Amino acid sequence: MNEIIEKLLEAVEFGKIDQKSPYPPQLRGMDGSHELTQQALAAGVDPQRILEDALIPAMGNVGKKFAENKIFVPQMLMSAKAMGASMVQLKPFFASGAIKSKGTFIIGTVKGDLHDIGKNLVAMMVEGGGWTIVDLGVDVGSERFIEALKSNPGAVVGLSALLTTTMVNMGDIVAGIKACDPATKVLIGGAPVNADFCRSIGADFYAPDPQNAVEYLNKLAS
Ligand code: B1M
Repeated sequence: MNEIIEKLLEAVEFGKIDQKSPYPPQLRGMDGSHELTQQALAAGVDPQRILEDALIPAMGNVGKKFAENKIFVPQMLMSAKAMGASMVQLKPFFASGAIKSKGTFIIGTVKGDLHDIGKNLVAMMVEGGGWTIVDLGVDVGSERFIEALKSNPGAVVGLSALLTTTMVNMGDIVAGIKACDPATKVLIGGAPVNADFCRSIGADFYAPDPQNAVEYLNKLAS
């Protein structure tokens, strides 16, 4: 059983989706996360263990390597896809309560902004960290964030912006969220924003990359 978990961790960390996937070259012909998750479940491995001992540490390693510029966006996307091939098989166990989520993270790219590559990466890494994701997509204004918050009380909210013309919309969204529930934590990120801007709009945390977002959320959950 340990061997399957170790292989699954490696498959997700290096982005091996399934046996026929040619990527990464060093794992060519070997089982990917799709088959290894099937094997783990068939062998009776607790789904919570699959998440905690394989997927979360694998995505943690990916996040660290990305933050240290040891890997880049394409490699991170392959790992996220490999994680997705496993998560799709674990979804029923989340629904039944057999796997405990660390919390809910509502994420969206702010009003006026259509850039979603960074936002999607953050969502995938946070999901790989054991959180439930509510992805509102792009061009999201305060009303939709507040609606999502009402449907998911206690959730943490993440805002992404890539344009200097749309980062200013983060202020209105944070104000709307805080007026609705002052205790809601709001995390912001995206190329044009920084910690000073985060403070100036009353958001709670600025994450320069997905790894920092995951670490902040995990601190909130602990
Ligand atoms: Co646009 N674009 N774009 N664009 N685009 C930029 C951002 C720009 C810098 C290019 C340039 O001029 N050099 C520029 C912005 C300039 C500025 O505001 N100062 C720009 C512009 C001007 C525009 C348009 C206005 C162009 C036009 O139409 N005249 C237009 C705007 C459309 C709109 O949004 N309303 C536009 C459109 C587009 C495309 C649709 C063509 C496409 C987006 C496709 C898509 O996202 N699906 C696009 C792209 C691809 C880019 C560039 C080339 C790449 C952005 C990207 O995905 N980076 C970009 C130039 C560049 O960055 N080199 C550019 C990779 C991604 C992984 O990084 O999103 O920064 P990033 O995410 C990082 C971190 O920021 C962080 O984690 C991620 C991983 O490290 N992060 C978070 C992001 N969100 C986070 C949230 C968090 C935490 C961390 O917590 C919640």
